[in-house]
Amino acid sequence: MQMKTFRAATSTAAFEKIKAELGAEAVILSNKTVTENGCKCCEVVAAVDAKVKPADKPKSPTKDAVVEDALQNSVGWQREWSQIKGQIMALMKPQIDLDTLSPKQKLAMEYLEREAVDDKVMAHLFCHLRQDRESSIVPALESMARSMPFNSKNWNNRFHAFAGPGGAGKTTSLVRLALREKKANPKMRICLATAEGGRGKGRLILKHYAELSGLAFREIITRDDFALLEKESHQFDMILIDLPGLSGTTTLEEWSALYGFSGRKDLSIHLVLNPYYSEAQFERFIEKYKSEQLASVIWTKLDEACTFGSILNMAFASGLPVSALSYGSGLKNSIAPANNEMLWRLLFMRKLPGGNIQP
Ligand SMILES: Nc1nc2c(ncn2[C@@H]2O[C@H](COP(=O)(O)OP(=O)(O)OP(=O)(O)O)[C@@H](O)[C@H]2O)c(=O)[nH]1
Ligand SMILES: [Mg+2]
Repeated sequence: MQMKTFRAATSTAAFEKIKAELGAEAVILSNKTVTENGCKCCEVVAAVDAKVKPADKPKSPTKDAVVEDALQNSVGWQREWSQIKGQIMALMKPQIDLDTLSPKQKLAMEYLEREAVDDKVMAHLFCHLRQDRESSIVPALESMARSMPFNSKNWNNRFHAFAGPGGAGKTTSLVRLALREKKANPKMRICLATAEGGRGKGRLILKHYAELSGLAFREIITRDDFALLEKESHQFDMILIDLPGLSGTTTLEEWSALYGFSGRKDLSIHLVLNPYYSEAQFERFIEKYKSEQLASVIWTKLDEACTFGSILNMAFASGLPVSALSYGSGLKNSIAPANNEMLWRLLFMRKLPGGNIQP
């Protein structure tokens, strides 16, 4: 048996190193938070049976083996299923004859098409409208996209984690929502926690604003730190946790299990997204970030987008409500807890919650 000690900024980073060096068969013997050069980091001791060490395996597979591998693995199946879905939609499309709708309904549908609302949503709306030429599109949209404004009254779970792709605006929206909440309820005991690792930029931002605004600050390097935070959680009314952007194939469910988040009933995870990712990326995010605790979507960088159909597409695909809308990089007046009216204004008028209209 070969044993090795790994150090990294977070448990996630340490496990990635282990997988790369010792392979997926490696067994974790210990996992703890330690201090290195004054910075907290994660130390993991892992072991692997010398017989299955990846170094013993052939290093460069042949081209045929690579192709064979790609055809065998599940990505191939996923792609095939997504192709089948595409073909079903292509067959359905000619059936979606907008001329069978009333002129007002047709206009609304044409508008949504221009906003890059996808075929699945358009088909759903069409089926709804075709039943009654008098019906407005709003009830159909409302049954599809909900909002649940981010504030302590609506969201009374103690723990809130902000997840999403790298650079989506997780740290910024977390800080801005915490400051909003503190301003509305000065007595509220809020804790900002970072799971980003000792050297991350987001960590410094959270620490800075926590100190400036009288909020508590905690770091989560391993599951021990989260267990500690759970123990002292009765001291806080709201704990906002900044998660790192998950790299490679790591999923939110894997990450949550690693840190002891899984199954917690008092934890809501909010997915932070920008409206201008591609359709394929959105599909991937739905897979990567699926979790029982996923509770809402926060849309950021609305001021950099030119269409907002993805908000409807995501609501339809995920069933999640929208909890906040961010529309500027500054700290002030740049995030708003979402409501339905804001969503319809964005979608039909390209009007941001701050009042500006996107070209
Ligand atoms: N224009 C604009 N910029 C934004 C908005 N929200 C965040 N940003 C900017 O986007 C950049 C990334 O934001 P972060 O909050 O650091 O994103 P993150 O998801 O925490 O990034 P990582 O932790 O690196 O994964 C920063 O420069 C923010 O100022 C927004 O609504 N509009
Ligand atoms: Mg961040």
